[in-house]
Amino acid sequence: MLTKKQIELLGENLSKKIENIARITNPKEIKILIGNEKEFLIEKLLKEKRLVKLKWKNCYLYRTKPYDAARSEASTYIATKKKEDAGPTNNWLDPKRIRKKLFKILKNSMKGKTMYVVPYILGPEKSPYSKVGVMLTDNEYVALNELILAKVTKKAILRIKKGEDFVFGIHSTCKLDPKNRYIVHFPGKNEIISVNTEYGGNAILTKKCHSLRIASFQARKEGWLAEHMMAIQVINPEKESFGISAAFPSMCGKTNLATIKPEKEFKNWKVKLLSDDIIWIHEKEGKAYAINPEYGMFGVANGTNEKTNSNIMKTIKQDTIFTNVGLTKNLEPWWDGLETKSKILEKANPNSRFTVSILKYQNLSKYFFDPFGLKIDAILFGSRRKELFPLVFETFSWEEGVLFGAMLRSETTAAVIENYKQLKNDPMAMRPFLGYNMAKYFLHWLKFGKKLKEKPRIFFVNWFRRDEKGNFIWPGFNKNMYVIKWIIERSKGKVNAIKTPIGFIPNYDEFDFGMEKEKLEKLFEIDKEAWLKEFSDARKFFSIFQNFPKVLSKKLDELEERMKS
Ligand code: OXD
Ligand code: MN
Repeated sequence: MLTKKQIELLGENLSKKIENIARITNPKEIKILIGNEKEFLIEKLLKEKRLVKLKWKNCYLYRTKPYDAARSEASTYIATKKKEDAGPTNNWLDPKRIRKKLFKILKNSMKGKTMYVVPYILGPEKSPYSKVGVMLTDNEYVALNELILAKVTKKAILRIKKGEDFVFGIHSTCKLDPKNRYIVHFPGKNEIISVNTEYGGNAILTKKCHSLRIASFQARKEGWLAEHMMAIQVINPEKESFGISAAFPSMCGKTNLATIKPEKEFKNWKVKLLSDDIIWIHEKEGKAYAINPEYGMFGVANGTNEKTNSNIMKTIKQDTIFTNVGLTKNLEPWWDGLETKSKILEKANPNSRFTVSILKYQNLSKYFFDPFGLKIDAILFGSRRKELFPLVFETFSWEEGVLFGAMLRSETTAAVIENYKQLKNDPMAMRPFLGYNMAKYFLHWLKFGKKLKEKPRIFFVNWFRRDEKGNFIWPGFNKNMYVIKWIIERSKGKVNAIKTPIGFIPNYDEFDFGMEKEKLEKLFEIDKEAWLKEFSDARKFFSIFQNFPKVLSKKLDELEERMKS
């Protein structure tokens, strides 16, 4: 139970809530974290041989069970009184019934362990858009990740004591039994309970659970957007600044785009990072502004190397927690694509990750600290498609942009346990992360657009188109700067474009993409029949929603007509 001093710090309300859970889970002690406990947790994990000290400075390796090394969408639920409020794309549970079951699972689950109380702020501390929460966990690895990924601070407690709304998260490792793995959200109650898992997206509750699922629910009520997007500030040689955000499904290159390095063709261009995974967008004076709720990156290690992403390599060479990467004889971390002279003892999980503070990244945007955030001038949707989608196109309007976002389908990746490598509908890259009915979410996007006098233009990108031999046509990574440049010039009205039925594509005779014309022709090819099939598949998908917005149906009709004629 809490000590007198702890109760004084936490206040009565919060103390009661915590003691309630402690009575059920029965930990041997309760520890409140206030932000400076990283070393202590690392020491404990090392002593218990749960962490491997690596050769890189202050870097460590943690291994989760192979069946617990990615998000489990099948175990993720939205618990609302009415099933319809969760919508057809979420797993739904009755809140009363599941609470009972979860409390049974939680019974004595922390016996002999420490329960950590983790108070946190999401977003810039002084931002009117920031949110607070408290998470309980019995897992040192999860607590350590929280210390890097969220702003863990006593100040959160002070805000809660003053009466601010907060999210309450309960995480218990239990026996890591996948059959009893539950990640349950109670959006109306601002509560999250996660059991029998310790993998990032399932267990680090500030990330997907709070910053997206619970936040998206709040965002609809309060008139803003919580999105699975990265965001960057791009500065051109004329020193003009642009805000670009992009929604791609997991493992489709958000972190790589967020940390892109302008190479020699882009002398005097600068790219600064705002967020690599999640942003909260608010309207201010008719414009869209984004803040990053997180304070760190939980990025994909596999495939990252000096060639593909030297910026990230520099950042993760110290002070980083690696999860499920491989190992060399020399105790260096290892994964596919990384060079090493040492013998490889162990391979990496395809979803191996690094956790690092965003403050360690050398090109952080000053807007990361701005209470109102970065102004967004262009929004990108993108996915992993070997066919059909051109490298880039600009949609004709906010509504059509929302429609293309809603139509987003992607080849699934190792970020999720289930359905690896299938084509899956993933509207706005938010399907796994939305805390309410998706039809209402589409409508919310349309409404949000109406508030914006200066609307960001909406583009679609696809780095993953392949040729007949199955090879990627576009080199991707730092070469994506060509696309970023086109998007900026386009937003400024500086370049012409070719009108196609889906939107504007670049006039690549005039605009340099650093690539031969034949390949560009392939990258921008519009296959009429295949597009008509895409629209008809989209229609089928949209038919699962009872209240699909009429505006979007009408836009889809128009699109189809244009493609036919
Ligand atoms: C993530 C994910 O971990 O999207 O960011 O799975
Ligand atoms: Mn993500």
